[in-house]
Parts: sequence; C-alpha cells; structure tokens
Amino acid sequence: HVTLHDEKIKKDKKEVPWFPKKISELDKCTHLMTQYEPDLDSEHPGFSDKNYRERRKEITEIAFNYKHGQVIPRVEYTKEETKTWRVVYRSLKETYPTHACSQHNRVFRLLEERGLYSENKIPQLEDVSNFIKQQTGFQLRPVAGLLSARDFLASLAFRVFQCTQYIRHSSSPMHTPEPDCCHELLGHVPILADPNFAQFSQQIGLASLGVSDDDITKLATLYWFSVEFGLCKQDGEIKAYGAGLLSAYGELLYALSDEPEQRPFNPDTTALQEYRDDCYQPVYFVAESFEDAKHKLREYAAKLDRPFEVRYNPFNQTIDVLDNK
Ligand code: NLE
Ligand code: FE2
Repeated sequence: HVTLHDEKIKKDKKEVPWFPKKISELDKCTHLMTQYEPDLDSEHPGFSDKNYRERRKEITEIAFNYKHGQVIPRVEYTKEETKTWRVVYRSLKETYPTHACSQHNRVFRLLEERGLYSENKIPQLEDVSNFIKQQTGFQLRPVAGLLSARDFLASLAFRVFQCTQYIRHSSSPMHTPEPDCCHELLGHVPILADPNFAQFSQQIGLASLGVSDDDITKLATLYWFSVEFGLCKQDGEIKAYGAGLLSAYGELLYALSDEPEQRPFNPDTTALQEYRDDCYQPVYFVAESFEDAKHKLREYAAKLDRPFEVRYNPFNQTIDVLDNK
C-alpha cells in the first residue's frame, strides 16, 4: 500500500530533471551555450578571422564525435597556435610563484618535471588526463565550447572534467571570456590533481544532480566564485586558486591588488552574488582553506531540496540514488 508520504515522493520524483546515473551517460551531457562563439558574437576577437573560425570547427569536431572511454584524439597545433600558448605560458609562469596557491604551484612544477608542460608545446588532453587520473582519479573529456551549467556540473559528479581543445585568438592572449585550452590546462588541470580540491569539485557536481533550475543557478554561481575565480588564505596571505584567474594574466594581478572587493567565501551569500562573464569580476570570495570551503559546501548542499540523496560508487562509476529523506 502507498502512504501519503510515498505518494509525495513519487510525485516529486516525476518532477526531478533527468541526470546521468553512469559515467557513459555523460555522452548525453553535451548541451552547449552559444554566447561566445566566434561565428555568432561580433565582439569575439576571432569574429572577422575566417581562418580562425575554420580551425575552431576542425578542432571541435573531435568533441562532437567523442564517446566516453575513447582515447582523446591528438591535435597537431600550428606554429601560430603554439606561439599564442608560449606568450600566455611565459607571462603566467612568471606570476604563479607570488600569486598562485601552493597546490597549483606544486603540480605545475611536477607537470614541467614530467615533461608534460613547457612553453614550446601545447600539451595534449589525453596525456594530461592520464596524469591527473593517477593523482586524483579525475579525467578529462573534450568539449566543443561553453556547456550548460547542468551538464557541466553533472560531469564533475563522476570526476570528469569537460575541456576545450582549441586555443584563444592570437590577438588576445591575456584574457578571453570563454574557455580555451590555455584556460583548461593552466587554470584547471594543476589544481584538479590536488586531492582536497578534487573532492570539493566532485561535491558541487553531486549536489547538482536532479535539483531545480534555480538551484543549478546557485550552484553554478558557487562554482564560478570558487573553482573559476576563487581566492584562498595561505600562510597569512591571499592567493588565487580559481582557474579563470590562473589563466588570465591581467585579471590575476587585478584580483590580488587592492582594487576589487574581497569577501569571505560563504555559500549562503556567495550563491546569490551576480556574476559577469564578459569582464573582470567586481568581487572575489576568499576561502579560509580548501578544507573549510569543502565543509561549508557540504553543509550548503545538505539544505538543497531533493527528495533523495545521491552517492557516487567509484567501483563501477555510477550514482546510487537513495530514497531516505
Ligand atoms: N578569462 C579566462 C581567461 O582568459 O583565461 C577564461 C574564463 C573562462 C570561464
Ligand atoms: Fe573554467
């Protein structure tokens, strides 16, 4: 027999948006946002560069054809693309020792020692994916551009990070509004190899499965002000751990200067902050530590309205849905 309570769960469940339950279902989490495509956005530095747009199409084909479990095809980058990488790499590398958090610096050094990173060659996603898999179990999959927040966050629940493979336009090496391989490789990858941070990222992902559009917006905002633009305290100083900062020379200097406002990272308030994705952030949020941010995020996630709980099963890479609320 069905109690009223059960009926309520049944009804609530019907309204739960679809989410992937096994890692191979990430093949369905590929919905793109189009606001920054060079074909559509006249402000994009590549808008009037036909060659650049052609090249982007060539590279994003890889992502469109990709299926979970495949080896990520290699891209043979051109001289010009490698030159852009070199410009970005050199300026950032010089800034990391003073501006990046210790976790980022540790792994960045390791990547150079292993011969995976250098200013002369754009690293291949497949090689880098194998590297972080050994460290934290995170892996990369190629993506064609900016994903919908729901799809992007869902992949984090499986410790999968969706990565673009094309590079920014050579005319704007220091800042781009959209993700590109400089952003992924220099901003995200090193810190995904840190165990605490990897867990923090997966937690946001797990919290996002099946929640309302409203809560997705809040989680995407939290993601934005932590994983993308987060600052953290370290030995009495403030350092950057957000990938959007660690891949953009100008904003990295700006975020740690006296100019912008800095506030403590607190999910209840941070989740409501409006954000810009077309220019520098007006405010940055400072975490006490990754441990502390993780703890606060866990408390926040527990308050989200979901008629079930989820748990990740790392043995078969599936999501267990538990009905015990
Ligand atoms: N503004 C960043 C950069 O120039 O690398 C990219 C941010 C992507 C969310
Ligand atoms: Fe990013």
